[in-house]
Amino acid sequence: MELKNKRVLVVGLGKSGIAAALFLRQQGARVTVSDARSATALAGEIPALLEAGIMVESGGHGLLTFRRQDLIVISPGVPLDTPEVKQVIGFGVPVIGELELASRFLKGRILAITGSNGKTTTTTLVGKILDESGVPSLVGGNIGTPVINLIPESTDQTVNVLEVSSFQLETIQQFRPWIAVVLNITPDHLDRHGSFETYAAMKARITENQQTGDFLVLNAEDKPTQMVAAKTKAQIFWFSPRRPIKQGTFVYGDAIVFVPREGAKAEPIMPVAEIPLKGAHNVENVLAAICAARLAGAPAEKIRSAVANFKAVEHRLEFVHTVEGVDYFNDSKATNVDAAMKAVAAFPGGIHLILGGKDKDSDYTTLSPLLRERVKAVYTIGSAAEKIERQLQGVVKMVGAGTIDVAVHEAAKAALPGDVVLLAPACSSFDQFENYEHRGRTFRRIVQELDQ
Ligand code: UMA
Repeated sequence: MELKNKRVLVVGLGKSGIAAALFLRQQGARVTVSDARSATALAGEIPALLEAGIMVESGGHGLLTFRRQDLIVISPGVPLDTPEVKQVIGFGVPVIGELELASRFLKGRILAITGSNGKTTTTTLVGKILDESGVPSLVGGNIGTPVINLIPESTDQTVNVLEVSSFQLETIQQFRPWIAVVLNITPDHLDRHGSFETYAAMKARITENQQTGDFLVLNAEDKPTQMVAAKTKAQIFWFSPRRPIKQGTFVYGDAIVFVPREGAKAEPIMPVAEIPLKGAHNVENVLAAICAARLAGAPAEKIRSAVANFKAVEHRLEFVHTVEGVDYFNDSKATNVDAAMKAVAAFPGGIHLILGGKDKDSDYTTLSPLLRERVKAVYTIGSAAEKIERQLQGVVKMVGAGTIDVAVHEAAKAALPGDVVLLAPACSSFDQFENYEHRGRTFRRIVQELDQ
């Protein structure tokens, strides 16, 4: 991709946009960035960009800024139906995302992981297994490090382990993973994608450019994920916690095994009991990670030790503290209904559940059976509180807490020794917090203060 003297507009000045703008400039492009936030809000970012010779438009996207560009690089958080973007697409100007741009320059091979839930845990685990196995690897993407930032360190030998989101896959063109993983596809981001079908189609794009020598790892127990199989040229490997499969990873008796090809003998990898993470969903994540890492060359004994020593990733069903016999868990990354359900399912009962935040056109009624079975009370927070209370009325005791602070204190008052207080909000965080990490850290701080 020749960028020298090309006019490139970067839309959105978050992590992806900043990384893209600086990289494009280094490549000799004439770069402008445009962000909806005001110059005051962007005061921390603007000087370094101007210093690098990048033009900055703040306080909104001007139609004229989008004109006469050779390429538009759009941030994952900017919808493609933003009017200015829609218009330039109509003019035939290429619009790509940071993932596509980065993948054109990244050296080595790509192992990409998508799914509605479990992406970060699986991506982190694959990175740890490859490290333990001596396979040179880098980890980035939706997990928080823009893929562009991996370029300088990548070599021809590198396996680039990338967490990729539906937002990022929406703007790919040639992005072609050597190994692609789809963990599961359950409703999420419907406010952005409009329908579940469109959202699932975005996830399936992970395999769009794969060829016969590539690998696609799919969840054999998840219907929408199974459908991706019909869209690939790659060799398919399945994973299943429930039944033997012909090629891939599965649980056989008490052990995880890997079958490298149809008809081959199953290789024992490790006992299921050695998985240190809570919840049935984490068994699926581990099966997927093992399959992908095995395909990337990790040997069984290294996989076993890396998995056994793996610690829950921050904000993913992370144990925070025990106060007066009550365990507190932070699953702030449970930003959709399915993730919250998986978190609740990880405990047998006695749960005080904190739900709410910014709604994503979600249907909370699907939580009802699990709430009836395992949850003592729900504490609602944020702008989705009223909708949640309406949809779950009569299902379980409901406490309108408003804020996370009140929710933790109310739950602490009501909880008995042996109970669990769980933050698994089923919503995004942007109504009351900067992001889900901020929400998780706030929860942790409040819990630690309970003990003082
Ligand atoms: N903006 C505009 N115009 C718009 C919308 C946004 O200018 O119409 C601007 C905002 O003012 C802001 C910037 O765009 O300045 C934010 O861009 P962004 O939302 O794309 O965020 P980044 O900081 O670039 O972070 C992105 C991912 N964010 C999203 O997909 C929303 C991060 O994933 C990712 O870690 C990072 O790139 C590095 O790859 C976060 C996320 O929430 C964790 N992802 C979603 C999820 O996991 O559910 C998909």
